[in-house]
Amino acid sequence: MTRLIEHPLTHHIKTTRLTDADSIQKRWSVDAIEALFNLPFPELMHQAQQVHRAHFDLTRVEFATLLSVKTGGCPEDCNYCPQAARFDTGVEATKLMEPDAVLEVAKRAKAAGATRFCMGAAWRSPKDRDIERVAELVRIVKALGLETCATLGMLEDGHAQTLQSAGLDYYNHNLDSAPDFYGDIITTRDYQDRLDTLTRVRSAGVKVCCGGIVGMGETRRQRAGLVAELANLAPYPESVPINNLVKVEGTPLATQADLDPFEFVRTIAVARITMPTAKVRLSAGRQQMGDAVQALCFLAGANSIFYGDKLLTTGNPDTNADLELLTRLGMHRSA
Ligand code: SAM
Ligand code: DTB
Ligand code: SF4
Repeated sequence: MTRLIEHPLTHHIKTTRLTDADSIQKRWSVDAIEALFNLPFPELMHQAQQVHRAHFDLTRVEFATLLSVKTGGCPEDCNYCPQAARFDTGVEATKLMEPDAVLEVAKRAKAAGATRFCMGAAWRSPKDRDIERVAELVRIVKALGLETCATLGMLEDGHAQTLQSAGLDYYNHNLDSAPDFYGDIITTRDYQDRLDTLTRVRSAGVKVCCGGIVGMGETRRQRAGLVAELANLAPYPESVPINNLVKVEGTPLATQADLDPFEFVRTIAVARITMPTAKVRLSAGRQQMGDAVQALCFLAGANSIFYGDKLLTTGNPDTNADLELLTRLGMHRSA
């Protein structure tokens, strides 16, 4: 059972999670999280594996398939994003997909082994009419027996409730970066707007999928700052996507220097330690990563991936490569 209680130490949300074991969700300082990042790599990995083992089967990985149901033409200025209309990235804007077309893709995803289906739309904030239409998509995907997730931008009052009634299990809305780096990346919506959408999602009884992107030029302390924001959400998200920046030509971050892959693995480990029961998703950037780094991410506590040869507009490893990698590691997809 999960129950919410007043927690005197939280600032923006004053609740925390009590589990059956009566463990109160810990509040993390940025210093404490930075100290985890600073541990010797073997020590950090050991701690992450202990936490992972205590809550999950280490051999299981969730497969979530993504579909961009409405691509491009977005008015926002997220510096990493190929779908922002203001950047010349070659992504063509499309209208919202029709239910039949979405159903076909969802059926194929299920047949290929996905258990979760996430629909993304490049909106700043959907209109009431958009929500009604996505609710219909949620209904048909849910009817296939897949878990449903949507990422549609900022939600207004009532939107999350409509989606919940249609059968939405998760809403993805990322904090993206630390509060003190965020303004370098996005100016068209602020951090509080994101927190407000997350509150609406939570209040409607939809599970929260919330993470961020690393490799955008932030410092290690700022990576710790992002994880602190996520881990101190009360309760922390059920699902935490950690994206490695995919550098897309035409975006301002196209020429950003690569993040050290071990730093990416450390971010996964720190997310695992600070959010013990969350699904930690090894998200964008896998195609550029190589098998060995992906394996390290699983050892660090990642237990979910995007499965399918496309993310929203960019590439992802093909499904055979993923199945083969898990086989080589003696791992399996979650049922
Ligand atoms: N428009 C909605 C929004 O921003 O909330 C939903 C879709 S948006 C593309 C979902 C998330 O994808 C972003 O919050 C960001 O974390 C991630 N993302 C977008 N472009 C990326 C890139 N080039 N590399 C890594 N992650 C990216
Ligand atoms: C998330 O955190 N990562 C996914 C999903 N949520 C929607 C999106 C990654 C997008 C990568 C760039 C692209 O393919 O356009
Ligand atoms: Fe638009 Fe979302 Fe891309 Fe930002 S991340 S430009 S809001 S599609």
